[in-house]
Amino acid sequence: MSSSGGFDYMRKVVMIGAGGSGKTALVNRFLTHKFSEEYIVTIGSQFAVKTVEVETANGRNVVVKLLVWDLAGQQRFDFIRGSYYRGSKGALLLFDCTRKSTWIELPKWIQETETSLGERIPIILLANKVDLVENRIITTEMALDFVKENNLSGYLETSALSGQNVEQAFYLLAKYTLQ
Ligand SMILES: Nc1nc2c(ncn2[C@@H]2O[C@H](COP(=O)(O)OP(=O)(O)OP(=O)(O)O)[C@@H](O)[C@H]2O)c(=O)[nH]1
Ligand SMILES: [Mg+2]
Repeated sequence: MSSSGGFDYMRKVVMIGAGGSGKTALVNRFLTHKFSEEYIVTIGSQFAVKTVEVETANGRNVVVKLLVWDLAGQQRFDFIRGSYYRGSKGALLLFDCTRKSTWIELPKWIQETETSLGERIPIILLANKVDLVENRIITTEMALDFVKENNLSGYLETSALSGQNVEQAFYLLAKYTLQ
């Protein structure tokens, strides 16, 4: 257990997924507990730090300092994105459950992670924007099948608007980075 302000582990993680899927909104919700309707496209990447306390497999509580790299999802940043993955120990992979194009892109993101790092890291799939119940087109069943087929580490349904499962997503991610 660390003293105040300290940490036991430091881990770099990446936010990935299609442009507009909600990566920046999710990080902002996690950091500030606020949500903005405005879409400001991330250029290149954005960086944030937050510590999370997690319980390890053997029941010990540890503080993980997460270095969160929020990558630009728009296709026009494909050429530069690869360089931001280096050293990552885990990823939150988002799609927008109301937009099919963001779902179709998922394999591209898994592949890019593997190609950039030369190895598979823990990836948690997030179906984001689940507050938009009426517009949802990707079901839980579809997402769970995808997680299984692609050997991903976990799955959560999130909303940066309501805050649903946002803390849990980062908590789980921090936990997986220790394995
Ligand atoms: N209703 C709803 N809107 C959301 C949610 N998450 C994000 N949004 C909105 O979706 C838009 C895009 O969100 P961003 O977080 O900027 O998307 P991004 O994935 O960072 O996009 P890039 O930076 O281009 O890769 C914004 O208008 C957000 O307000 C959510 O959970 N629910
Ligand atoms: Mg962004």
